[in-house]
Amino acid sequence: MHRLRTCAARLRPLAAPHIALNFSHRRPAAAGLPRTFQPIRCYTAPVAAEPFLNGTSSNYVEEMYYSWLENPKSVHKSWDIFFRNANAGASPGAAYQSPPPLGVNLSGLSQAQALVGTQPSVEKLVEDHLAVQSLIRAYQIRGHHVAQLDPLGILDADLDSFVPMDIITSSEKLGFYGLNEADLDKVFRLPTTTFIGGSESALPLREIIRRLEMAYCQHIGVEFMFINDLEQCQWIREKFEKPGVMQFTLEEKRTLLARMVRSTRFEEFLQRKWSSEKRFGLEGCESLIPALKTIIDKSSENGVESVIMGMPHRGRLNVLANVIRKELEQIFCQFDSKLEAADEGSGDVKYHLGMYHRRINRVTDRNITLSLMANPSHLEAVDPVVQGKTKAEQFYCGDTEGKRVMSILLHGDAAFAGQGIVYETFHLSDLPSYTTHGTVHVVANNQIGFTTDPRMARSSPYPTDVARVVNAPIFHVNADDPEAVMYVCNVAAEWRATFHKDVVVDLVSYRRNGHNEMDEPMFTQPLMYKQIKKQKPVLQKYAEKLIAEGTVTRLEYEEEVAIYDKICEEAYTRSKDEKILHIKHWLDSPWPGFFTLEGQPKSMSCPSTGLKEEDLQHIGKVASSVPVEDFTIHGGLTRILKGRAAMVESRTVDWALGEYMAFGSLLKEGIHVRLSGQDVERGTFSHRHHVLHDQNVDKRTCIPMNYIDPNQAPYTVCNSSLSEYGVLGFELGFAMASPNALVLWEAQFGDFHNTAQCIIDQFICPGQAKWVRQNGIVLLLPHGMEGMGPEHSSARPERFLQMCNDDPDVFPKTSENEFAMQQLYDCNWIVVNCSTPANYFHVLRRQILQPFRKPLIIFTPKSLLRHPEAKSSFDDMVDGTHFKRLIPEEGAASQNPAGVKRIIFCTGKVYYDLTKERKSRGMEETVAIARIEQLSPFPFDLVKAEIEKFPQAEVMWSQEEHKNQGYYDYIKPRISTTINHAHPVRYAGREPAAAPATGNKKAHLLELERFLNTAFNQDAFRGQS
Ligand SMILES: Cc1ncc(C[n+]2csc(CCOP(=O)(O)OP(=O)(O)O)c2C)c(N)n1
Ligand SMILES: [Mg+2]
Repeated sequence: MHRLRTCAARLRPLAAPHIALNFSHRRPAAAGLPRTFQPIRCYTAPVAAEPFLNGTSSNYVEEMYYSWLENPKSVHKSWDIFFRNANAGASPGAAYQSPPPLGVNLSGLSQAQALVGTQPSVEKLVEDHLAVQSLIRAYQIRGHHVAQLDPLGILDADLDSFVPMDIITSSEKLGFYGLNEADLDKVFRLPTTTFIGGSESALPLREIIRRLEMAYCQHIGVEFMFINDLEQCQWIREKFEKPGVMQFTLEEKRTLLARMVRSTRFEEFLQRKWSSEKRFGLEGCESLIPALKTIIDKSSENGVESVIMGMPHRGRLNVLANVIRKELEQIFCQFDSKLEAADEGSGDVKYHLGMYHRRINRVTDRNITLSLMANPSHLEAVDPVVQGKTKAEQFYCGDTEGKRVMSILLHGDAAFAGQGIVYETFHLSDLPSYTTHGTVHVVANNQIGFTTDPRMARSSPYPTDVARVVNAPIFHVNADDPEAVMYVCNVAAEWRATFHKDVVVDLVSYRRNGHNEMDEPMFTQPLMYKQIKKQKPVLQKYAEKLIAEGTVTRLEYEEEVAIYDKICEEAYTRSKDEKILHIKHWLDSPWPGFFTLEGQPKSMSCPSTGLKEEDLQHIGKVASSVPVEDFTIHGGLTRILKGRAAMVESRTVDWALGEYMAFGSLLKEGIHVRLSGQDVERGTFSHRHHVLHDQNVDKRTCIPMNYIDPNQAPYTVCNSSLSEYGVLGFELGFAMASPNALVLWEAQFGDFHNTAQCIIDQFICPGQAKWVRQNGIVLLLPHGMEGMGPEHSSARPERFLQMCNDDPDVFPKTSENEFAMQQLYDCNWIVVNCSTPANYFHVLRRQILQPFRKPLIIFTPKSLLRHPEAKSSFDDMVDGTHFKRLIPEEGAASQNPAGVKRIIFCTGKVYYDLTKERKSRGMEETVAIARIEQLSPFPFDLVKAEIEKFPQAEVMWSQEEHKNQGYYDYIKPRISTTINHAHPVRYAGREPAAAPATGNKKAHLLELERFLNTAFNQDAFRGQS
């Protein structure tokens, strides 16, 4: 390789100056035809100076050089001499020697066609061959710019009407390569980087150009030459260049027509029956349905058993009906406004609910499971969720290469280009713990986004350019050519099966109606829509084509249409009998066996979340050891592990060890644990160290958590890409696949969760309410005012609490026994701020041991990670112990409750500030401090009991956050309800503020002092009601 680089570097001259000239010209509107231009002859550099080796031709030379290295006879004598001289160190210009006359053996070619050996000048011969090589390459790189992609024939899919200067749109343009019309009938040897020759190794220039045009400039535009893998480029070239690749059997064409009929007539049926309803129809891009079906058929043929799909509004009903095969009556009944909901769910069915269906693939006769994920309106937000669910399904069935489970993502053109989450999701595609081994992306590119033209919606030529960052090939295709669509979809599915990498199909189409069927598109796109009104529907065009070529008769076609129309009519009649909507029929991720047949939890109790002493000891030992031989860890880590061993010895845990106990014990019980987020392996605060790194061997690592028990479930801990939106979405999707896994996402600092707000607001918070889908994801959000300034301080508890569904004004009426469980069952998510490692340990374990799944938001500490008092004894973690929703006052104040003047409720870290202050003031007997560990659902029952314990005490809420932030607004009305509004609820905390924290350390301490003063000043509220 080194030799090649050296040689190639020597061979490569400076860029030829003529390249800088602008030979481009405007492309005529109708996709490159007719072609006119100025002939320019420009490739005239003498071979002796070697400028023929420009950037493009050097590839050809490199290729020959490889062949020559293997076998010097494989290249022409002239090249043999050239390479020998160059390798021997000849300086640029000196390596070339005039070759001996060519003795070409071209069997099968006529005398007239004989290779250019008859040319008088060998220099011209080499030059012309290189020119042809460059020409072929130009089509491979830029042919898509002139492909006829727009079905309307009025727009440029790449937003530019330029025809690249090196694409031959008429014979004069050959001048760019130093060729002219006379060269068109000369025969040129084809390089190994093209397949246009089929079985022939040389072709006349005219034929070369014709075949290149056929491959790259018709209804398919292939963008792939940015891929830096020769094998992959060769694979694509072969798929598109080989003569005759686009042949279909009669059967395939008939199936395609039938699918077009279904796709088109479905939309027409809806339009007829519900002409004033919005349905975000597919008209103008009907070939999306056969496109998806082709990808699924081909993938099934290649062994895929499960396909997980995500898609936006456009054509969703059609996909449900004709791809997933949801019963039509179930879809039609959604249009009935009188339909009553039988279960929970916001009736958000038509465009958002998901679906899961297992069936036989008719083409391959194999079983296939198709799921369409429920999604919010927020375009593209479902992308990472689909990836996470796909990864999980692959993980659970041991599909380490993505051969059995795959994902398909559908996109709109404007959203694909505009939404950053698309980019964030692409960046997960090749990461070991996040890859799904290739996603097929299909863009329903109707060349408009609501009322916005593409040129106002993106700065890149194509809406698909974002995919280039991961070297995904992009197949643009004119959606009015269903056979071309089918072809690229087959290739896309094969690409994924072969290389297990992402691929994009860009269905260039149009939108026949407005954004929805009620919108008037002529307001904003008058000329486009004049054209669209004239546009013959694709089904009609394709049917006429097949009838003309004799593939089907008109009668057969009409029968096909009539059969499907009848299916729709019958389903419509049946749909009138559907009076009740069962949202549980629209689940995208059923959890078989987890619920009763009626979909209820199997019990309403949670066993003890404690562990046997020996398990605590055993896990503690693993946590403080290096379980593999000859593994050198960092000295600092040795100290940390020793510290852990000492804690285990003394039967205590700190935060990290408490977490270890929770994870380790669940793993031992067969529960998969997956912790993902930025730098989680070590832990942002260097406290976790779940992955040990050998100090002497690069990339040798060890995860002790996987050495707990031979029969344990695997532990996944993975540093993620620097994306909150993408990674949290991914983990949410992962958690959807199974209830028997603890899936945690940790924000680097809690405030960064706001860049994933869409996942929190649209999926995590309301997911069950909207889509009857439970999810047990855990969010770990480091939070706390520690003088670090306005950044990195607040995980914004107020936002999570504001979105809790428990009523502040109602004390729940539930029996004492069931209170906690019933509350948990009824809530939309659980929000906790633990003040002890033991409680953190319990809440993590409860997440799995409780009989249903709810998202869990944990505000996690920073300084408490190392606080000497923030430790827990094994006594609080052994068998029989539980998570404490509230930790009551247990000190001196509890001994003489009647003497207590104030009960301060608080949560999290501030407890340690309060107790320190109380001690220093000698008020341990007069002030009680209780910790609300589970903020939501609010422990009304325990708060009530605690307040009743201290009848003389004034009730106070204290927090270190500013008054308009933190927990106050959530807590105050709930405590008021608890005490029946009998007394005021006092506040001790920071003043209201715009920023979460001051950036000034001194000001920070002053604020702390001030509110602690209020907390312990018995007279602070004297005179106030
Ligand atoms: C994140 C987000 N922003 C804005 C919208 C509002 N919106 C709905 S559809 C649409 C246009 C989408 O255009 P495109 O992606 O090309 O899909 P098309 O409707 O053309 O199929 C917009 C802006 C949304 N749903 N989601
Ligand atoms: Mg669009």
